[in-house]
Amino acid sequence: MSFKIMKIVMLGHSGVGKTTYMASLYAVLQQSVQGFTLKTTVNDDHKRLIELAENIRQGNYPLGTDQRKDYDFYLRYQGENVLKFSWSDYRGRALTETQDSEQANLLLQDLKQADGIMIFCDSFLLNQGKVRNSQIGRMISLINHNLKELDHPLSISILLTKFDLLENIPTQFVKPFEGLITTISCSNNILGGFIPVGCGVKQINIPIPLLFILNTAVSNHYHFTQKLLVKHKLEAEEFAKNSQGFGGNINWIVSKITGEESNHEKAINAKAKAELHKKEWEFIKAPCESLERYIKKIPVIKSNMTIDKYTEEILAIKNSIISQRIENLDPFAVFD
Ligand SMILES: Nc1nc2c(ncn2[C@@H]2O[C@H](COP(=O)(O)OP(=O)(O)OP(=O)(O)O)[C@@H](O)[C@H]2O)c(=O)[nH]1
Ligand SMILES: [Mg+2]
Repeated sequence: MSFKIMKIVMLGHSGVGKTTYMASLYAVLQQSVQGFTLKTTVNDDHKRLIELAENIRQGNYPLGTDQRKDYDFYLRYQGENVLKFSWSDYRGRALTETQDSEQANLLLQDLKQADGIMIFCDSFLLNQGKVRNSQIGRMISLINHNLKELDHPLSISILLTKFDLLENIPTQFVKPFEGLITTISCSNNILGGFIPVGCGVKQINIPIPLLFILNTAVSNHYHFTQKLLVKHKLEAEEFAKNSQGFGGNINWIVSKITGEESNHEKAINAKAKAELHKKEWEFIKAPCESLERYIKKIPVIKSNMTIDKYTEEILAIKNSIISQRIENLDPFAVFD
């Protein structure tokens, strides 16, 4: 199957936990989560990420990133590739560098072409009231500025990193995100959600931010394939109808003389195309439904929801995951 490569972009200051998250996620998704696994397209990248993740699991975190590193991944469902996506790990300083910096420019370009965005916010800093250090304002203005003319559906995961260091959070915890909440809840194209995560000895919600983002891409693909299937099926029926009777006979004779396709042949070709799209559609149906079930439980941004309510939902998914770790159940079993 051919794949359009989708692009994921991370935004987050230096030290927020981008490299840590990427490696930890890769390692977690070597085992199936709802049928999904991840694979790098390059074997050396696989080794590098697994090695980083093994260290992180023992509490040995990576060094800061100096040079941007691009990775290509396949999202797999039950062992079959469903989606290919590129994801770049850049140094967090690019966020605050001026437009003259090559890395800052690449980041801006990436952002314009993004199919999914991960916003990283250090929840430990946020909890201490260090909003400026968290670069939330800078990230919100980048999003607002670059997504003004967005013409395709997009998901944004807001990762509250290092949640393993927090016991509790104040009710107004996500207030600094108010501007972004407004942008997302007013947009018909953007879906966003807050997800507390933790990497290291204690792991919290690691697969959720990626699967939340990829759900949009997979379901777009699913609906697009469904449209093509219906289109070619209708075409096949129309050509088949026109190949019948007296008119059909004339058309057949003319086609023999001119060498053009007859309606009968057109019907066969359109039917073959419809069959092909049907196969693709059936192939993507199960992963699409599986992802939809998974993300249904995430605190997504909606209009008319108070800041206190988001905080309540963030704590609920944090606690449910912790108990899952103890009982080793499905992360969302508590909601079923
Ligand atoms: N407790 C805890 N600490 C974390 C977690 N993630 C990252 N850290 C800490 O934050 C530091 C920075 O993490 P990185 O993953 O290197 O951050 P980064 O965003 O890639 O930073 P740059 O590459 O400089 O942009 C690590 O060395 C850890 O000390 C986490 O989930 N839990
Ligand atoms: Mg890094």
